[in-house]
Amino acid sequence: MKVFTLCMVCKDGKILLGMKKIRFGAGMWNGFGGKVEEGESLESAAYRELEEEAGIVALNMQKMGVLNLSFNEDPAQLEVHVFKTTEFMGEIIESNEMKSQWFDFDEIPYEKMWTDDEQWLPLLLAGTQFEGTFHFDRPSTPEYSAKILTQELRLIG
Ligand code: 8OG
Repeated sequence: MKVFTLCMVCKDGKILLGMKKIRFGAGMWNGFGGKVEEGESLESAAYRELEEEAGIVALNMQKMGVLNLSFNEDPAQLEVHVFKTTEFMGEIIESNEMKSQWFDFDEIPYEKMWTDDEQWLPLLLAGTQFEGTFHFDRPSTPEYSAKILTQELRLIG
């Protein structure tokens, strides 16, 4: 089981997404996050990854949900803890790995995101907490959108 964080930055009716330019996930838009390190709390990892990838320091970090992801053609099982930040300090940076851009909520590029995001991101934007379990054929790449074979999405609270 691999444990990840994912932080969605939302401000003034817009969401900040990062386009990874190189390596794994290149060509897809996503929030900011990565692998939780040994001995690190989920929340600390979320703050750290956001700063590393977008250059900003979050002033709040709200837990919104968890995604349990598995694949038919890949043994990987991912647990992704999803957070929302609405206040931050610093300037958004563009690195050679990642280019960030603000999107209106009605212009989110779901066709260039992980397939499950269209299911749960509207809940996060509406302030609803969730737990999602998605089983895919195989992991998404820029050339291939993973097919959701089974899914269960539970609203919390
Ligand atoms: O460190 P690395 O870039 O490999 O971390 C992967 C990031 O991708 C991490 O923030 C978690 C995130 N991620 C998944 N699966 C999914 C998913 O289905 N949807 C979205 N939006 N992000 C995901 O690992």
